[in-house]
Amino acid sequence: MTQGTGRCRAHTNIALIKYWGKQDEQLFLPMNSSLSLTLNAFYTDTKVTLDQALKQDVFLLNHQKQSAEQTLKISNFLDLFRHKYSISAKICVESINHVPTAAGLASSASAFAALAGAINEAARLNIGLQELSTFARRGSGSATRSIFGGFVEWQKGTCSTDSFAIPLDDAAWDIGMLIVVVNHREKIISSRQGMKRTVETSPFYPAWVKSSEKDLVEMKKAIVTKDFSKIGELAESSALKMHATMLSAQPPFTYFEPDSIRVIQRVQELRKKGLECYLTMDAGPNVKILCRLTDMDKLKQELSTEFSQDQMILSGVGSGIHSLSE
Ligand code: 2P0
Repeated sequence: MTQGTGRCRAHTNIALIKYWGKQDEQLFLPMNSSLSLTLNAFYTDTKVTLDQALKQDVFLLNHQKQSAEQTLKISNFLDLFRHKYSISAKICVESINHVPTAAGLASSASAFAALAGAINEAARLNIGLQELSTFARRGSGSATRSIFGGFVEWQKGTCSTDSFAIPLDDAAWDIGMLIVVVNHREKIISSRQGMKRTVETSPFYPAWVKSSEKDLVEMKKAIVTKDFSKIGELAESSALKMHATMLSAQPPFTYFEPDSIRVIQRVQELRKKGLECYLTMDAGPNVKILCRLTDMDKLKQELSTEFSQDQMILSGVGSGIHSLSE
């Protein structure tokens, strides 16, 4: 294959049972299985063009040509496909991230899922979605789950071919997320470095892995029975347990900022008052609040006494990757 074009959209996802730690850093094999909800508010559109005439790969993000270092990360990812399918052409990648500018949310999940989908189409590889998720995984762990919509499980597996995502439920029910943007500066420690340090030094880490396995089983049951309260309780607990492993690492670190804690306290107070909502946080200070779609406006109103309108982003459930070609 020397010529071809593919266009793909992928949405980001937020883990409800977190992935935190790798057993194999080269292959991106996680220590524990995880489970997420795909969101419709944030996505990446990517066009891939195979072009024999190009001397080297080109990577444009939001219309800007990226540095050699950024392009190398993309080239290394594309090489996985080039090697396996004997593709010799150089590739032009054009990505647009549709993440509200103030969101400060990582886009690697939607980015690598969209890129995997676009090259699959451009080179007419016909890789099935489950296998495609194993490719997305090699770009960024969380990208494994962005191949599918709704509730998605990333099964940790035992090797590169069986560490993949499976769709559990399209979550087309009364469920959504409100994201409170506390800070959108560059994070102090990347999740990649953070998880490595935690695995290597936190005495709590083995307990995290064990407890995640149990939580995953419970979460899958709660999804089958559409038990929103149980889903929320498990999600909040998984996030807080993950963050506890960071405080116990050497040297210790945390993504919490004073405003993150303000949001956490507000969520817990609102719940006591009968507005059912649950929080989760990733490798950054922003807080994502799981709630019923029908409660979202009320939740936003309650939080607007402390947070501005542009600090709050509402999202429903997103779909899996899809082609943008006609
Ligand atoms: C997750 N996070 O399950 C967890 C929870 C952040 C906290 O996956 O090294 O960008 O590329 O596999 O996927 C963010 O880390 O890390 C992440 P790599 P990734 O969503």
